[in-house]
Order: sequence, then C-alpha cells, then structure tokens
Amino acid sequence: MTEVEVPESHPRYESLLTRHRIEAGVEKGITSRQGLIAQGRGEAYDYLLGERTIPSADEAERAAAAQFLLADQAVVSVNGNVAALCPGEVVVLAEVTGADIEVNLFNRTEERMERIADHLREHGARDVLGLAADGRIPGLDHERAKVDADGIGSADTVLVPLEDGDRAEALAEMGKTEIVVDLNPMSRSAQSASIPIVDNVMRAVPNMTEHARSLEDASEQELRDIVAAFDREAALAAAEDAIRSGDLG
Ligand code: PTJ
Repeated sequence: MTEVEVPESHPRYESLLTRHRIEAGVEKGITSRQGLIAQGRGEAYDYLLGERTIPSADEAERAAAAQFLLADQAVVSVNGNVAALCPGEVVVLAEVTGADIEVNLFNRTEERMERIADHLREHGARDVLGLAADGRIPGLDHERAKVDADGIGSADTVLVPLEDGDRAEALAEMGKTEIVVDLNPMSRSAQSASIPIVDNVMRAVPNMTEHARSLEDASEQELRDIVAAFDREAALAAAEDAIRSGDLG
C-alpha cells in the first residue's frame, strides 16, 4: 500500500495519487480551492491523452532541459498546485540544472507563500525565492505581477507550470524564454510559450530532469541545436490531435 492506500498496480493509481496530493495540499493550506477546479480540468485533458507522455511532449521536455542548461539564470515558478503535486521533483530539477525556485501565486496571501516555501524546504529546497516581491512584471494588475527582482525579475528562462494565460504572455513580452507545462494545448499560456509542454506536471518535471542528466556532457552547440530543432507549432498540433482523437473507452 502507498500514499493513497491503493496498490501501485491499480489501473487508476496515478490519477488517485494526484487527487490525493491536491486534496492534502488544500488541507495543508498550500493549494487554493480553485486549484481543485484547475486539477479537474487538467485531468479531463490527461484522460484523453491516455495519461501518458506523448512523443511530442517528450521532445518538448528534452528541449526544455537543454534550454535550462543553456540559460544564464533559469527559474522554476511554483504555485499551489505544483507545490502539492511534485515538490520533491521540482527541487531535484533545480539542483540538476542549477535553477532557482520561486513561489508565485495567483491567489497570493503571505500565509500561503510561507507555507509553500516551508513545504519546499521540507522537500530539500535550500533557497526559495518569491517572498521579497521587490520586482514587478509590467502590464499585469494582479498578484502574479509580484516577483523577486533577483529571481523571475532577472531570469532569462522561466518554467511556468499550470499557469493562467496573462502572466505567460507578459513574461514572453519581457523577452524571457518561457517554458509552459499545461495539459491544454489550446490554453493561452501554452500558445504563448517558447516551449509548450503538453503533459501532466507530475510526469513532465521528472522527465525534464532525466533529460538534463543525460545532456550533462553535451556541448553548448549541441544544446543549441536541440532547442533550435524543437518545433512548437508541430508539438501543439500533435497534442491537440492526440486529444481530439483520444479514446474514451
Ligand atoms: O496557487 P495559485 O493561487 O497560483 O493558483 C493556481 C491555479 C492553478 C488555481 C490558477 O493558476 C488557475 O486558476 O489556473 P487555470 O486558469 O485553471 O489554469 C490551469 C491550467 O493548468 C489548465 O489549462 C489545466 O488544464 C492545466 N492543468 C491542471 N492540472 C494540471 C495541468 N497541467 C499540467 N499538469 C497538471 N497536473
């Protein structure tokens, strides 16, 4: 038996584990109640994708890993859903790629900010950014505009899992290379990303880490070639096609 009291062989194990983590996140004051709704929406897309990493998502995750290794400063942006679903996996990705971790919330309260930072530290994070909030993303009038000047504010590459569309667009307008993880390929955030990853964040983050590990010895030119070869339009089209032809059986 595991975290969700069902054996890993259960056909809906991953889905039940995800639900359990989000529920526990709400109980712990990490995840917002809106996060439950966002999770439900994500699950519907994941179901149609067959709850697997499709080949175009794997390519996107490889390109994202290469981009992280190339970056002068990469940051993983963490919200209440990501903190509940894959805190340890975010910490390992940051360690392997030398990235920073920053908490950034749509429904921002100081209490949730602190709880998420503590939760990430419990999972091994050394430094957690986001609490200083001494920078702003221009053109946004909600709480997500608040960033750390020496975190997302100065980063050249930002990974934004489970985002709402307008910050994703604003970050792109700031000239940052933006990597989005979103199970909906039609969402504004996926559409505005330099590298859209249409996959469940619980699969995407560890797979990015695995790719980063295997690219450890790659030259700068090899990494640049991987990023240049990635075709965002083709990846979005492949994901939409997989969803539209998804089998509900
Ligand atoms: O913690 P906060 O306050 O920052 O709030 C976070 C949420 C997620 C509540 C907020 O950003 C929000 O309302 O987001 P949306 O607009 O519902 O968008 C969430 C997107 O993430 C949707 O397109 C979902 O399909 C997608 N999604 C949901 N769960 C997952 C996911 N994508 C990848 N992996 C998931 N597990």
